[in-house]
Amino acid sequence: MATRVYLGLGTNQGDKANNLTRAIDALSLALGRCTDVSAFIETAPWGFESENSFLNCAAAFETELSPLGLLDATERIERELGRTQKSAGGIYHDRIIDIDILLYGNLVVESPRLTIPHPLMHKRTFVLEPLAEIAPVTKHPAIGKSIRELLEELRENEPNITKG
Ligand code: PH2
Ligand code: MG
Ligand code: MG
Repeated sequence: MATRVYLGLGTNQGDKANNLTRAIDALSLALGRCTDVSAFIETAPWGFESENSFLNCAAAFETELSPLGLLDATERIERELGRTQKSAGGIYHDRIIDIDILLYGNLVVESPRLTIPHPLMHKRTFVLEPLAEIAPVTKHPAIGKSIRELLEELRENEPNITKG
C-alpha cells in the first residue's frame, strides 16, 4: 500500500527554480507518483545569515518506500544535484538543494537518523506556507493540529516579523 508523503524543498544557490524542478522530477522517478506541488515562494534565510534568498516549495508523493528508504532516496538526489554539505547541529549553509521529509502518512518516527514529522516544521513559515497550500487540513500526527492551524498560530505568535 502506498503512503502519502510530504516533502519540503529549498534552494538558495544557482538557478533556483530549475533546482526545484529537477529535484521534483528526480523524486517522481525514485518515489512514485507526485500528486501535488505548491507554488515556489521566495523566502529570507531563516536561522542563518546569507545574502542569498531562498526559493521554497512543498510537494506530495505516493510512495512504497519505507521511511529510511525515502531518506536514502532524498539524500542521493541531493548529492546528484550537487549538494556537498549537510547541515548539522543547527549550523546552516547555502545550498543548491535541500529535501526534507515533513510527513510520512500519520507515522511518528524518532530514530538516530530520522525524525518524522520534521522536528522544526511547525516553527517555520517557509515550510508551513507552501505545505498549507497543498495540505491545509492534513493533521500533524504528533501535535494533532492541521497544517492551516499551525500556520495561523505561527503568524499570531510572530505577527511583525517577516521570516522565511
Ligand atoms: N532551510 C534551512 C535553514 N533556513 N531558510 C529558508 N528561508 N528556507 C530554507 O529552506 C531553509 C532556511 C535548513 O535546511
Ligand atoms: Mg532543511
Ligand atoms: Mg535537510
